[in-house]
Amino acid sequence: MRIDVITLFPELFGPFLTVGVTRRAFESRQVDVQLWQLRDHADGTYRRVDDRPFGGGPGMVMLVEPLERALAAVRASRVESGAPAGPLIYFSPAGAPLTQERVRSFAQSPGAVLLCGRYEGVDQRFLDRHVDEEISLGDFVLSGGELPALTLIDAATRLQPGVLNDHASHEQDSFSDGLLDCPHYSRPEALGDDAVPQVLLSGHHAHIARWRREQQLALTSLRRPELIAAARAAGRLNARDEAFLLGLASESKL
Ligand code: 4GT
Repeated sequence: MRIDVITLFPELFGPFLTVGVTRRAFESRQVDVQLWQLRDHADGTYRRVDDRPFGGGPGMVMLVEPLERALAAVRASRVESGAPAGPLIYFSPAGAPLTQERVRSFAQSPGAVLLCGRYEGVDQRFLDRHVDEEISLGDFVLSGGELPALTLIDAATRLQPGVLNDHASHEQDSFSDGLLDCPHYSRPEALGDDAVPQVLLSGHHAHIARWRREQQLALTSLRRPELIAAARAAGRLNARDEAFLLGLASESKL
C-alpha cells in the first residue's frame, strides 16, 4: 500500500519508520510512506502556510492554496507511480473515532493521503472540497495531526502480511474479536509471592484457551461493559461465554 502524508513536520516521521516490527515493511516499501512538506508548496519569500482567522480569535488557520498545490502534487505522484488515488483523510477531534475495524479495512486498502493539521486547523473550504474522511483518536486535544497519522500508519502496518513474527499473533489482540486482550506472563515462574497462574503451566491447551477467554470476558465486563454488549449484539459470544458472564454477575452481587 502507498500512504502519502502532507505535514509541516515530516522530520517527526523518519525515526518512527526505522524501528520495531514494522521497520521491514517500511524499508521494503510493502508500506510505501511518502512525506510531503507543505511549506514546499507555499509561495512568497515567507512561504506562508497559515494566516489569521476571519472573525477574529486566537491562533492561526492553515491556508487553502498551499494545501491545494500540495494535494495536486501528491495526486500527480500517485498517478505516476500507478497507485490508486485513495481517499484524503484528515485528523481532528471532530472526526469519527478510530476503531480496530476501521484500521483493518484501511490495512486491506491500497492506501490514502493523510493530512496533518497544525495551529487551529484547516480552512473549512479545503475540508469541504477535498476531505473524504475525518478521523479522531479520542476526546482530547493535540497540537497537530502527526501523532494521529503515525497511529493509523502503525496500526495498519502491523496487520500487513508477514509483519508480526507469529503469523496469527494479531488474532489475539485487544479488539480483534471485540474484547480486551487477556493478561500475559513470562519468566520467572515465581516473582516473590506472585506466581504465574497454574493453568498456563499445565500444558493443557483447551484449558488454557478457555482460561484466556474467561480473562478477556472478565476484564472487558469490568473495564468496558459496552464492549460486552456490542460483542453480544454481533453474535460473538457463545453459550459458554454467556454462562461465564452470568456467573460473574452473580458473584459481583454477593
Ligand atoms: C486531537 C486529535 C486530532 C488534534 C484527536 C488540527 C490542528 C487538529 C491540531 C489538531 N487534536 N488532532 N486528530 N483527538 N489537533 O484525534
